[in-house]
Order: sequence, then structure tokens, then C-alpha cells
Amino acid sequence: MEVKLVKKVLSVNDTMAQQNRQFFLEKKVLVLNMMSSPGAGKTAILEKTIKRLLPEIKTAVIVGDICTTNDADRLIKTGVPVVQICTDQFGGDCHLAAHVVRNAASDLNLDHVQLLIVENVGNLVCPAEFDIGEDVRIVVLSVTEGEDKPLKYPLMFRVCDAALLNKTDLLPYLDFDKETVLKNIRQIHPDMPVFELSAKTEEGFSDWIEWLKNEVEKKRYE
Ligand SMILES: Nc1nc2c(ncn2[C@@H]2O[C@H](COP(=O)(O)OP(=O)(O)O)[C@@H](O)[C@H]2O)c(=O)[nH]1
Ligand SMILES: [Mg+2]
Repeated sequence: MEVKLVKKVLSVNDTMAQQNRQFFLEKKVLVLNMMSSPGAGKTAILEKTIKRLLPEIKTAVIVGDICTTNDADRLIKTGVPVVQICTDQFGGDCHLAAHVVRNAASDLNLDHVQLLIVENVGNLVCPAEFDIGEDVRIVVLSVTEGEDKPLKYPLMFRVCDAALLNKTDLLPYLDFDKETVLKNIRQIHPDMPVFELSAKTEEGFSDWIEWLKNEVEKKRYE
């Protein structure tokens, strides 16, 4: 009974996600869904990423959390439009569902926006299961989380198009084995690009920004 219900919820979400995808295609906006465990550095990466994309790539952000507007308060300082979703208003969902993203997107004027970034609720499980109509999925894993996380949360690493290995500035102080985590990611998703970077020092950002700009460019001619 419970399994059936979950399947039904997912299929309703999938239908809504397809409608979102059509809407975003008409707007010619690339939608990026950024996911990670809490504290991996999504907001910090976005602060630095948006700064590097502007003014060339017009960007807007939807940010999801269970509570607080802390991330929106940080991201609004970049100068781009930001809509915060707090899921505690409708049951404290641990992910963003497609209809929730659509409602938030209708609060933004997307006519001149080329990139819509969705910072999902911090969690390596549920967000991987809910299509929101995005074009690109990114998983952020920080070096303080342990090398085994791709193996423990394989769906997240399987559904994503690229991984960001964040907080590399901390590597000298940790026992974290970078080669092991890269091997674990490859085991789950062999061809996935992995960008090693630090949102603190901005080391490694050039390759990530180049990749992202290329994705935005591809969408423009879709
Ligand atoms: N040393 C270091 N700290 C970072 C880095 N990126 C994020 N942090 C810190 O990690 C914490 C969580 O970052 P935040 O962006 O809020 O993560 P989020 O929950 O995934 O959005 C904050 O204290 C950040 O300052 C990094 O590259 N290096
Ligand atoms: Mg955040």
C-alpha cells in the first residue's frame, strides 16, 4: 500500500516536472538543480559562481530550505533575483517538488534570464528522486564528508550530470583520500565530470565556470 502511494506521488511529480521542462524550454532558460548534504557548500559555491557569471549570464536563483531565509539573504547580495522556499510551510519536505519550483518560478521574471539555479534542500536522498524539470543536476560533495558517500548514496551520484568536490583548501588538514573518492564516483557514474574546487579560495573555479557557461550556451540553441 505504502509503495503504491509513493509511486503515485512520484508520477504526479513527474507530470508536473515535464510541464516545467516545457515552460523553461519556451523561456530558453537553463535550469540547474544543485544538491548536496547540509553544509557541503552549495550557497558558498553559488555566491562565487554568480559573481563570475555576471554580467555575461543573466541568472536567477530559487533556494529551498526547511526553515529560515539565511541562504536567500546571502545570495541576494550578488545582485540577482532570489526566491526562498521554506518547506516547513507545507509539511517540512526534505526536497523541492516540481509544483513548488513552478510556483517559485512564477514569482520571477524569466524573460531575460538565461540561467535559473535551484539550490535544493540539503539532503543526499530525497532530492535525487524528485524531478523538478531541470536540465542539469549537480551534486556537491565536500572533503569533510568521507570518501564513501558516493557508494552510500548511489542514486544521487547516478542522476547527476557533474560533481563538485568542494573545500579542497582543507585537504592538508584531513585524512581524506581524494583518489578513493574519485574512484568511488567513477564506480557509480563512470563518465561524470568532477570539478575539484574551493569556494573559500576559488581555486579550481575556472574549469567549472567554463563547463557551466557551455551548458547555458547549448540551451540557447536548443
Ligand atoms: N574551508 C572551507 N569552508 C567552506 C567552503 N565552502 C563552504 N564552506 C563553509 O561551509 C559551511 C557551509 O557552507 P554553505 O554554503 O552554507 O553550505 P550549504 O548548506 O551546502 O549551502 C559554511 O561555514 C561555509 O563557510 C570551502 O571551500 N572551504
Ligand atoms: Mg545553503
